[in-house]
Amino acid sequence: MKIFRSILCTLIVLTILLDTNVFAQNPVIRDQYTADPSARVFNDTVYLYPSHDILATEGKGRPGWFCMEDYHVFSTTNLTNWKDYGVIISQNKVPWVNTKAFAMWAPDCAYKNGKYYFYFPSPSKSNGFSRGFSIGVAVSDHPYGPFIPQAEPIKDVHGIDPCVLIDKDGQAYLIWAAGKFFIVKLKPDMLEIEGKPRIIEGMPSKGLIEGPFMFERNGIYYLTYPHVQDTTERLEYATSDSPMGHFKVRGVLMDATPDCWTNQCSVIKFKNQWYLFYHHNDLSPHFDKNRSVRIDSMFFNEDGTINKVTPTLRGVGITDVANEIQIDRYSAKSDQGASIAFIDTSNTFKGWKTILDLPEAWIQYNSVDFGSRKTKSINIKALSNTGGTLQIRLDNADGAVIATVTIPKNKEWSMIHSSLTEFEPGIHNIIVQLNSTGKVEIDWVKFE
Ligand code: FUB
Repeated sequence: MKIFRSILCTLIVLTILLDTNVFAQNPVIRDQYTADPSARVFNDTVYLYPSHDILATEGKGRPGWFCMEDYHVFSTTNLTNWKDYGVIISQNKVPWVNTKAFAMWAPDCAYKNGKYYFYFPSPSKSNGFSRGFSIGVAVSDHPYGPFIPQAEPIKDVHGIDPCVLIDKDGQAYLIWAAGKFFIVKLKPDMLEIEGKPRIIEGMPSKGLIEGPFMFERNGIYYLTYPHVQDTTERLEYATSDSPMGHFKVRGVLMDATPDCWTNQCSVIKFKNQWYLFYHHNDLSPHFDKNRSVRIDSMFFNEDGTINKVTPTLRGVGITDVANEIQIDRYSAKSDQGASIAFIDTSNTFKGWKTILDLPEAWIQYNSVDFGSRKTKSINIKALSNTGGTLQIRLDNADGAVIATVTIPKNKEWSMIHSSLTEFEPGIHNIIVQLNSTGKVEIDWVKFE
C-alpha cells in the first residue's frame, strides 16, 4: 500500500511538472531567472539547459554577485509552449561540489550511444572557491533526467562554461573557458578526456572571453562566444575548418547592451530554421546577475557568414489565437503614445502591460495563428481610468478591422468581451490601436 501511494505521489508530481506551461515570446521563461542558455535538439524536441540565477540571501551565496544552486531543464516542440521538468541537478546532491560556492555556472548537454551527458562547472570541495572551477558530468537515459552525477569532476579540466561538440564522425570534443578557450577530445565513455587540452588559437587577445559554443554547418566549424570589447559583453563568432582550429574571428553576432554585463549563447537548427538562444536581464532591470533567456531567428549568408542578430521582444514561434497574447512582447509600435511597463514593479514575474495613451497609438504583434475554425470573439484584460475604444485589425493588404471594443472606465483590471466583426483564417499579424482619447492599459488579448 505504502509503495503504491509513493508511486502515485511520484506520478502526480511528474504530471504537474510536465504540464507546467511556461510563457512564449521573450524572455521565454517567466517564472524564474534563467541564463547562459544551452539549447539542444533531441528527438525533434528542443531542450533548454540554462543556468538558474537566484538572488543571494544571508548565508546563501555572495550578495551582489551571481548565485546559482541548481539546474532546471525545459523543453518545447513549437518554441512557444515550454515545459519545466524541475530541478535536474542541485549542488548539494553532487559529491564533489563546494556547496558554499553557489556557483553552478553555464552547463551543456550532449547525447551519445543512448545516454545523455550533462556537463556543468562549479568550484570543487578540494579546490575551494578561490582556486577556480572544475567541470563535472551527470548521466541520464533521458534528456530531462533524472541525471546521476559522477563522484568526481573530469580529471585535468579546470574552467567554466563547458560545451560539447559531437562531430560528424561521432568524435566528442569538450570545449571550455579559463581566460582562453580550451578543447580536448572526450573518450567514448564521455566522462574522461583523451590527451592534453589545447588552447584554441585565433581568439581575441584583449578583453574577457567566456561561454564558448561550437557547432558545425556545411563543413564550417563555428565558435560563438561573449567578448568584452568595450565595457559589456557582445556576442562574436569565429570559424575554422576543424574543431581544433585555427579559428578566425568573423564578426559580431549580437551587439553589447549597457544594461546587462553578460551575454552567452547557443545555436540550433530546428525545423529548417536557425535560432540564437541568448540572455538579457528583462525580469531584473536593476540587477544584471538575474538574467532571462531569449530566442531570436538567425540567418546565414551564402558565404557562410552570419547576419548580426537584432534582439526582439516578440521572439520566435507562432502564437495560437486561443492563447493569452502578450502584446507587450510586440513586433512594432507607434513612436508616440505606446509604451510598456511592468504590471507590478515589486514582482516583475507578473509580467508587462501595454499602455496606449494617445489617439491612434498602436502596437503590433506578429504571427498569430487563427487556424481554420471560425474565431468569434475577443477577450481583453484591460484597465482604464478614463475609458476608451480599441480597434483590433489585421496587418494584411486591406488592414481588415476585426473588432472595435469599448473599454469601460474602471479602477481594477477587468476582462472585456466583444464579438469579432470579421474572421480570416490563417496566420496574421495583429494591431491593437487606441481609437479615442484617454488611456488604456492592456495585459493581454485572447480570441475564442
Ligand atoms: O552565469 C555565470 C557566468 O556568467 C557564466 O558562466 C558566464 O559565461 C557568464 O554568463
